[in-house]
Amino acid sequence: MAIINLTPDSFSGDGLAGKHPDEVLRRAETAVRDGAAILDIGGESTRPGAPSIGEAEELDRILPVLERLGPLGVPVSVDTNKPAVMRAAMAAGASLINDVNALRAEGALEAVASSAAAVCLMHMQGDPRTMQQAPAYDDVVAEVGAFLAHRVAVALSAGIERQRIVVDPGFGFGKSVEHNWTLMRRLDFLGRNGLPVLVGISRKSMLGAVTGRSVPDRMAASLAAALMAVERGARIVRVHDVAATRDVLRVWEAMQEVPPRS
Ligand code: HH2
Repeated sequence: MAIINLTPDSFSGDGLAGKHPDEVLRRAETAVRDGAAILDIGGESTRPGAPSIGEAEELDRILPVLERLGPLGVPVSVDTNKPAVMRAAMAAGASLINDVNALRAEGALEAVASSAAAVCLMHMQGDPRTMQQAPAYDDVVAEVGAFLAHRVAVALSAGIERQRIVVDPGFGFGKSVEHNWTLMRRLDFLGRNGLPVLVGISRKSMLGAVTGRSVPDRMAASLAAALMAVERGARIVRVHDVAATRDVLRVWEAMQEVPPRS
C-alpha cells in the first residue's frame, strides 16, 4: 500500500498539498509501476499534535486526485475518519476506507455499511492532538487485541461483512516506543482472528528510536520492519518507499515453501 499524502504537514515531509493533481497522478503512477497494489490517499495529517481540518478542506484536497486515479487499475483507499468524506470518496471511486479512528465517529459505521467498500479498523489511544502525551496500558497486546475485536464485532453488527474488514494495531497512535515494539513482536497475536492485518511503520519514530536516524534516513529500518511484520503475518504494509519494499517482499516470497507464481 503506497502512501500518497495530500497534506502540507505530514510527519515524513512527503505531503503533496498544493501540487497540481496531474503531478500527484504521476506520483501514483510511479507507485503502481513500482509494485503498489493499493494507493492510500489522505488529506489530513494524523501525526502527533496535528490539528484537525474541516470536511470541505479535506475533500478539496482529495477529490481532484481521486477522480484521476481510476484508470490506474488498482484499488484506491482513502485515509479519513469523517463520514461525509468517506461517502464522497466512495462515490468518487474509493474502494477502501482507512479509518485511524476505527469508525467511531457518528455516522461512520453507516457510511461504510451502506457501501460495498472495504474498511481498515485501526487502534488508537486518545486522538492525534494528545495521543503521545502519556500513552498507558496494563497489557498493550491484550488491550489492542480486545479493542480491535470489539470494533470488528460492532462493524459486523452494523452490516459490514467480515470479508470487507482489515485490522491495524496503529503503530505510533497513542503508544510509546516500547508499546510499539511489544506489538511488533506479538503481531501474530492480532492475526489470530483470521482477518488481514495492515501495518503502517514506514519511517515512524519507533525506527528513529532504535537507529538514531531522522525521518528521511529511515528507509533501511522501514524495510527491515516491513519484512519482520510480513514474517509475523501482516498482509498489507503501508509504505513510503514502494520499489524497495516490493524488492524486499519479492525476496521473502521466494523464500516461502510454495513461491507464488510470478
Ligand atoms: N499511519 C499514518 C496515517 N494513516 N493508517 C493506518 N491504517 N495505519 C497507520 O499506521 C497509519 C495510517 C501516519 O503516517 P503518514 O500518513 O505517513 O503521516 P501523516 O499522518 O502525518 O500524514
